[in-house]
Amino acid sequence: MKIGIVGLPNVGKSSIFNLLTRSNAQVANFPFTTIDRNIGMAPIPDERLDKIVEITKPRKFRYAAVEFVDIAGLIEGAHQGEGLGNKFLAHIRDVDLILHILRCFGEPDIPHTRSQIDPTSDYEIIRTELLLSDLEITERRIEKIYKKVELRKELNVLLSIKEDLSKGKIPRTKPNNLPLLSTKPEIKVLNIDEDGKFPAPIPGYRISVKLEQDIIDFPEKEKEELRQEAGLNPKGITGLIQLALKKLAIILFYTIKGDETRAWPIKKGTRVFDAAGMIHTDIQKGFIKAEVLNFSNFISTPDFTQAQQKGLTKIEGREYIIQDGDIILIKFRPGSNRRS
Ligand SMILES: Nc1nc2c(ncn2[C@@H]2O[C@H](COP(=O)(O)OP(=O)(O)OP(=O)(O)O)[C@@H](O)[C@H]2O)c(=O)[nH]1
Ligand SMILES: [Mg+2]
Repeated sequence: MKIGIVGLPNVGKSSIFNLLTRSNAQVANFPFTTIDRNIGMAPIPDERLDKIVEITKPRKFRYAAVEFVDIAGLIEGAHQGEGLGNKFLAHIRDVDLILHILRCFGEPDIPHTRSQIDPTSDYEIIRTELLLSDLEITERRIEKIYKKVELRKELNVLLSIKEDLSKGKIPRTKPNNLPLLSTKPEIKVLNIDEDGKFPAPIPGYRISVKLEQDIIDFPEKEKEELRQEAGLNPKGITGLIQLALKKLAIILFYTIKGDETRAWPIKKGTRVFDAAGMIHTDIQKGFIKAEVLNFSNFISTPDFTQAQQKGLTKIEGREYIIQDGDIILIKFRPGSNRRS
């Protein structure tokens, strides 16, 4: 799962990327600072894992993580190659969710690529580029298969998509083999000045990169108060990550056995057998059963054996669908190629 950070130049994309992934991508007050995309993993803040660690005191622990891609700024005409547009659009094709960053701060020293800072029309500029790029690749595909009788079905789908795109609408049908940009799920992120004064007449996740940078070392409670005072989302970067996970239907499960207590991100609806493969191929190959304890039961009885005795754990087979907050202990037959 990849989350792409998208927007006009100089709107704070790399600054948000750095806050999310705790990295050091180049940030500067000129447009197109980012040319090659920056890729990084963001640890998923997780109060449940904090609690599990506090109780079980493991030697090591690890948060689940999600990948973010900081993509170069797009400008009007990107679909025709303006500002290296085609390359940047290809980077967007790769992601599962778009964070569309909209500038809602003044700062005359930081040039804006348009004459005015207007989040509503800035939003439309980027959306239009995505639609036009989709229109172009749809038309190209249509041209290619137009005469092929055996592909009539695909052609009909593409023609209806083209009709929607030509009207500036997000296509109602998704083609199987054509990765469109306009149909990707997105979150509008308003990067607001730190006192929340700049007008942001568009709904979205309200955050201030500047404020986040200034208060990075403050206690969480104080941070929340300051954000609230400025009319921002009280949860800041953490809330943004959580919203992104929700959009992507990602849930977390936990393993507490072995060297390391870990949180794992997984798509809602995943079988425990597939999750086992994510942990280790040997665990999947030798899968026997899973013992599952939900987080709330773990809090009341934070000991697997005791929880078993109380009947709080469930024994599940490979088809079990993992639920958010499950703590999972997988019993497996060690493989023959495994040294003991
Ligand atoms: N005042 C203010 N400045 C900000 C804020 N967010 C980012 N900046 C500044 O805006 C400038 C551009 O920030 P970047 O993070 O490089 O923006 P970008 O969108 O990655 O820019 P490109 O890579 O050039 O497309 C830098 O000087 C940042 O310090 C903010 O919330 N308030
Ligand atoms: Mg940048």
